[in-house]
Amino acid sequence: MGLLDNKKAIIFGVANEKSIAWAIAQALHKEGAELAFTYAGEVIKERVTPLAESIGSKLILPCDVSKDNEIDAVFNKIKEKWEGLDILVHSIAFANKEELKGLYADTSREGFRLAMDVSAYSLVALAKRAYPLMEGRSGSIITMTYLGSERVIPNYNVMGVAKAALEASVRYLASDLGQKKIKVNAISAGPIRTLAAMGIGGFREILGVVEQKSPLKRNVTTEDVAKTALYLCSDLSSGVTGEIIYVDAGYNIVGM
Ligand code: NAD
Ligand code: 0WE
Repeated sequence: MGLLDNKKAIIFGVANEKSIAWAIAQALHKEGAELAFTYAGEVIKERVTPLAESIGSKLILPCDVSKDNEIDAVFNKIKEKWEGLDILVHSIAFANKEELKGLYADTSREGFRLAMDVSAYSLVALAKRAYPLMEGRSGSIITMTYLGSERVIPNYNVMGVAKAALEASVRYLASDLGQKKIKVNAISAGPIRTLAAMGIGGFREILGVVEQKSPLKRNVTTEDVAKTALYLCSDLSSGVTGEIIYVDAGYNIVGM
């Protein structure tokens, strides 16, 4: 008996074994969910395929979320193979590297557009195709965010603004989809060394500050995040929607 027996879940955003999405996938699988995965590009396909197969997943589909035709193809395939869908995990963000340093005041129009499209609009694009498949099934949609949406974190820049849009989207989507019994929530994770953190100037310092200042006096792991994801995807969170839940060792509450 698992918390997610007979549930069908699609996971967007596994790049490798360090990805937050991979820890979430494993937690959902352990509780009995059947999983589908998507990947953006051939390099990531080579990484995701063995991971997905290791937990018995047969649906591994290409999807660059900036392309509507690729998103359509994913949901057509899900409808064909599964008929319905219970859980959608969105764990995707991207901004051009040059935008994640220097002044936010120097953000380019194209850099802003790209970060917003891939990191914020993509949740709407996915939710819009997912909700018809979640009809009558108490669905759950989750996404990943970061404190840089509400506080100024040096160099997070346009990603912070995109995460603010993502979090507002969670509330509007939760309001729209509540009548269909679909929950929409976000997890605001503390900093974690993943591919998306590679080559970010000062990342080590950010980890150090959290270890020193957070109530729990440590950094969080992808497993910490996955446990909250499991709660949000299961019936344990039946009364929770439109929320941003912090999995950050309490760092966000600290003033000094
Ligand atoms: P990751 O690099 O493992 O995952 C990011 C994923 O985004 C990758 O799988 C990548 O392929 C995907 N992606 C990028 N552009 C895409 C596109 N156009 N189409 C489809 N997929 C695309 O890193 P992660 O840390 O696991 O990041 C997952 C999520 O967690 C992101 O939303 C990130 O902002 C968020 N987050 C990360 C941290 C952290 O410190 N690592 C903290 C809080 C929130
Ligand atoms: O959301 C993120 C990272 C998102 C991200 C990372 C990259 C690196 C490689 C988006 N786009 C790109 N583009 C690339 O080319 N995090 C929460 C992790 C993160 O990123 C930071 C952070 C933290 C924390 C960037 C600057 C400052 C802090």
